[in-house]
Amino acid sequence: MTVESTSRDTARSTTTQESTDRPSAGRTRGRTAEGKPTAGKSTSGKPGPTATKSATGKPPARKATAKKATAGKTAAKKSAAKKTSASKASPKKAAPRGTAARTAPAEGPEMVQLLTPEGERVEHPDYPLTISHEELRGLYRDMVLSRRFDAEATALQRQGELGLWPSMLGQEAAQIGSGRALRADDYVFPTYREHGVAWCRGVDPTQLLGMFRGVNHGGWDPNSNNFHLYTIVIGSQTLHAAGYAMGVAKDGGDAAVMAYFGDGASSQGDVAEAFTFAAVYQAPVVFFCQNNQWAISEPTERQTRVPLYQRAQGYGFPGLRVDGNDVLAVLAATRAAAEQTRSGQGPVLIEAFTYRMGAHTTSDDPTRYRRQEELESWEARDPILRLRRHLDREGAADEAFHSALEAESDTLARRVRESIRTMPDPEPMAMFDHIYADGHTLVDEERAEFAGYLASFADHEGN
Ligand SMILES: Cc1ncc(C[n+]2csc(CCOP(=O)(O)OP(=O)(O)O)c2C)c(N)n1
Ligand SMILES: [Mg+2]
Repeated sequence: MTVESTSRDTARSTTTQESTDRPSAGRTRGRTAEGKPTAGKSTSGKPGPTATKSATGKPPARKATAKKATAGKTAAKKSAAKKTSASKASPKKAAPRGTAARTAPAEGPEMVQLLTPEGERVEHPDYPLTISHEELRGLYRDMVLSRRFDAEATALQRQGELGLWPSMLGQEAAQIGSGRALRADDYVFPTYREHGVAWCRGVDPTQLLGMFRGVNHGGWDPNSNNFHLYTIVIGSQTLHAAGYAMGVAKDGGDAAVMAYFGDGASSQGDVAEAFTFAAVYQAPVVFFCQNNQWAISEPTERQTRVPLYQRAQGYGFPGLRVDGNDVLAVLAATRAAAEQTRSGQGPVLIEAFTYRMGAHTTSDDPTRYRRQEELESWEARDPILRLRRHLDREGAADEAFHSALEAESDTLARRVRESIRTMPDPEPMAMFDHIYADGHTLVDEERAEFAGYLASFADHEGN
């Protein structure tokens, strides 16, 4: 998680895009967002229509798995029928080989949903949620402010103030819903894109910028807010989370641990190992996968042949898919999962089905590998717009609220800009600090060599 690793990441992402394996502009594929799930029509009688719970913690028998995967539930059939007519309405896009697998997630079982894209409240038998107007406004405020912060950071990168920025645009509901479901004593292990979760944990947004400006290796004290440092090595934080959760259990604590990761990370060996250890030790960890449909230029269909939440079944713990653009569904599902894991029932996997509306990072150009239509179909499911529609329907927020929020948003943006422009550069020698608690001869050698190099400049202090 060093400045070097940030720039390596940039270089690598560029390389990925230039690889011959990736689709060229002429071979881009289009996929539309899933059709509206019919929440509340569960016939499964299980904790959730998409859940693969195992009360015993043991993997279900093979037969049951196959049955579940092919079960022609009424709701699933209805939603499949709806999708068929929707796909007839829009002309079919040219797609590279393996089209069937690539469209699989759209034809999977329904997701947990409490708010339709039109902002209409629907009930789900397994995820009841009572929420006040004040709480709804709070969630909306969190989403609006974190989006504004994210937009500001993107602009600052373009102005040369940051080396790189990974935008969370489109993932606000997944992040705020899950972040607000947690208790202060829970512990979060994020990737590099969890700016909304950081906001919920109380990490000052300006502290997220230092690493991307190249002035520090992290920027905050993880233990102040129980929010670990950003991790760029894909998937490795799931192992840290599983280990930490095993420690929580051994200490007799009742906190939940949250491991955030992406659809691409789900292919990493680290994630498989984290699942195994967490399952076997019944560790209190919620694996929260934000399936934003892309891993740089690779679509989710290249990571898996089954919906990602179903992976949990093979490890012997429950998995469920939630509409990741529905902040209420994410809140309810994460609360339930955290409560379950706190009570000693072992890990839970949540797949938040969402979309990365921006570029992978500011070094990426998504128009080279995905269609405008795909983006537009997800824009119609914008998580902030969805909650705004709900607030309007409910009469839960008046004009005064919205204008105060706009003013607050502008103030935040100003503060972010000022903080970056006044952020001090570190002492060059500081990069050798905090590497090993007890020092290391190799680091000592490198420190001495670099000190000599700096001293060779005529204008260096001391010369
Ligand atoms: C171990 C490792 N391999 C490769 C990379 C380069 N890399 C950076 S982000 C990324 C894609 C991650 O996709 P996903 O897990 O879906 O998360 P998202 O970026 O979509 O949030 C890759 C391959 C890396 N940082 N670490
Ligand atoms: Mg992804």
